[in-house]
Amino acid sequence: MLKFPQGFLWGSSTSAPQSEGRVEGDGKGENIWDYWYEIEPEKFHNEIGPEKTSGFYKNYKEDIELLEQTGHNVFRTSIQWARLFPKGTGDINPDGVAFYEDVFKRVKEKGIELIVNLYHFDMPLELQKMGGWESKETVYAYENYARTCFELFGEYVDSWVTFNEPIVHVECGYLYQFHYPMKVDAKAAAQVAYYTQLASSMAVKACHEVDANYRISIILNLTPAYPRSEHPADQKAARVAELFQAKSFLDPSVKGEYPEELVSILKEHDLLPEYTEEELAIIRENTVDFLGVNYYQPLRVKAPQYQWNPESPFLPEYYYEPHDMPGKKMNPYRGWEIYEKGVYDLAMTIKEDYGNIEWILTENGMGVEGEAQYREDGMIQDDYRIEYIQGHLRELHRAIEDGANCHGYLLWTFIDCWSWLNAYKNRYGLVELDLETEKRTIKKSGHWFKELSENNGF
Ligand code: BGP
Repeated sequence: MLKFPQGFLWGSSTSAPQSEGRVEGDGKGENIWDYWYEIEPEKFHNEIGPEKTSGFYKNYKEDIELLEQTGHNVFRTSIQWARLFPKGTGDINPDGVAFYEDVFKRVKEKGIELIVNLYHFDMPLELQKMGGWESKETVYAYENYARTCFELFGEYVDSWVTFNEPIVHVECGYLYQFHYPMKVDAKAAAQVAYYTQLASSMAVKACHEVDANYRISIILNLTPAYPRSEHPADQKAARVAELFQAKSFLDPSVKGEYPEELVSILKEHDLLPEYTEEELAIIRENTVDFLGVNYYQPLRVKAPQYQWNPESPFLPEYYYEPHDMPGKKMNPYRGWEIYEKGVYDLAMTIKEDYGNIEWILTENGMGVEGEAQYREDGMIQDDYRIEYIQGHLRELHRAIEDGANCHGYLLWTFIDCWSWLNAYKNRYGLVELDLETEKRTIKKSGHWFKELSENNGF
């Protein structure tokens, strides 16, 4: 049996915009997803929008019982900014406060450790209209929102998180058009990335001002970048891919400074954001207490074929291109590579290059389309998911034996939930959701996960 260190955290992650749903009169303001669905519903898989999700807002009391039945000793969720502050700033929604307070209290009453994230791609619409993360006003609004959360809910929350995968809203919103506002504008992307980092560092500061003992982190999707070959051009492609994808937030969040090589690339293309020395000091002085790491798949890259044409929008692809490595193992449903050793490799990078900072694996999981076909005896028999988890845990265990400072494994996700443009295309949960009736049924993996947690290994 592979045993994990005593006190290891076992649980799952979800996010508020993907699980709560909207209820008439709940006082929640609109965020960019609500708005985008209103204006372009056809963009969303099967035209299912964010008001549906898994109905956690109504069903949370039963859902918290399910946490126990699936062996959770830790649970990660988020607060919807627009549920607390319908316009992003100004008046607070008392129903939102009461809701989160009750959720957090109940999770704690179960003896489950609680990790709460403040931002999971869910910009309040009113703030987006004023420029979103391109505007410094949003940074101040976020700091106020974060501070309010620490003050209101700090007594229940074991660990706070400033942002989930911030590089995603930068790239998807400002380069690749998978998130609203769907811009293709590298200068704006750089500003958004910088203001997001500044907001994160200001939240770390506010958190410690509210209570010096509160713990706070940022969650980053760390995808090790593997070059196609030993050729220096491919090697460089991999290094630059890591600069953009990982180090752009990892370095300022953990070390308090940006990598010089990244700064010089941005300078070369006239992409440096507006900044002040005071802001850089805030980033320098307010690094995170620990790290959350999401890992699904690695990056395989090669030297690019194209030269940057100053007439067209700058894209990081002018430095690296995806490499379709022959023979790689795929998740046939989601189209993502499965490479378990990536966990070991990223663990060693954190150990060697980031002072072996404490971390938790905050997302890893297998999205499956058409999962209902695997239902037998009234339950989804998701042996593939169990195998997927075991494969990654073997590598995590090996990394811990080699000194990785990792304290927990959180699966994506708890109950099947809504996922942005993919809506319900891929199911990830330990618990199945019937979209029509909202009935919840624990999958085989949910029962197995309970044993995993009770045995602290498998
Ligand atoms: C992560 C996000 C989650 C979730 C997950 C699965 O990057 O933090 O919010 O969506 O990916 O992604 P998908 O549902 O698109 O397969």
